[in-house]
Amino acid sequence: MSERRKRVSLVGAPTDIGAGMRGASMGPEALRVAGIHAALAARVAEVEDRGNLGGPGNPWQKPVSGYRHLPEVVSWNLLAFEALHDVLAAGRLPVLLGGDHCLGIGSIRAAMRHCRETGKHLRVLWLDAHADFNTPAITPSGNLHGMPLACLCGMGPTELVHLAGEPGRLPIEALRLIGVRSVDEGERRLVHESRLEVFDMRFIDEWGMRHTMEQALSGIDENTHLHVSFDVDFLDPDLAPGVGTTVPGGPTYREAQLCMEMIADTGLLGSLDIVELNPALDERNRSALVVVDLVESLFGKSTLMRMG
Ligand code: 6HN
Ligand code: MN
Ligand code: MN
Ligand code: MN
Repeated sequence: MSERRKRVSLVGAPTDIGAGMRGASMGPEALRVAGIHAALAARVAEVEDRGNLGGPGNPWQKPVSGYRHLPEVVSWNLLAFEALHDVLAAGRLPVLLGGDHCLGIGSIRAAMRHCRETGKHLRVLWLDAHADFNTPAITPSGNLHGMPLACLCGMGPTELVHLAGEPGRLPIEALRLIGVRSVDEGERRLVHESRLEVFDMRFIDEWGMRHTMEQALSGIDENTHLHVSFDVDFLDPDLAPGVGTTVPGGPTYREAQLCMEMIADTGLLGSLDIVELNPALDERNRSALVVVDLVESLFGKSTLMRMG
């Protein structure tokens, strides 16, 4: 569907329940203040803001059996799953305003359910400095924002692996990780064994963003639902300092723009997460403003009219 005909719903999830630092709970408001609603309204047929989900507070506890805040993470993900699936079922495109990246579990579960109901094929583009593929046995932190992909692929606590009693797992083949430059020791082994398709920064340095995106998008067709999970720490910290887990050596402004533009060119974007923005660590909301700028490109803004 051309971007011009898309109808978008913003859903805020103000929580930092899965993170190792407080502050991502302020992400939804920072994105609103940076003008996400108006920026999208200029690109698509219609935008509505469904407001914020209201989940449990952050008790700031130590890990229990390898996980920090597991019951609260489950609650937030159930809320996200329901709200985002409702948006998809209404024929609209959900934009999750996070919140930390543990929310990817509920969000992608909603996309999986929608694809099951509509016969679409899901492709997930995970834009992140990290692999987010830890399990309780190997996590160095116990923070669930480092584990969403492993949970979605069947490795994790049952409440998250089968969130809301949903069947099946996310097949590894549906996933493409882009921009990765920080992987923990045990995680590295699991990524390798699972044959996860990772376009790390070395790949992007050597082959360029254009070739990277051609590879990451290969095999899609008009029946594909593209889910983009955009962790703001994907970006180089010079560009976006407002995240809890900065890693140097990320994509530049232009590389990130090209990544978004090439996704927009497919016309297949079906759902989006914007996560890990931490306004407590930002400078005059500049990371949020860069994100809004990139989201405009993701929804088809380009310098010139594109031909052919
Ligand atoms: N994120 N790999 C580290 C951990 O604690 O598991 C960091 C994870 C960061 C997760 O940025 O979404
Ligand atoms: Mn349904
Ligand atoms: Mn992440
Ligand atoms: Mn990350």
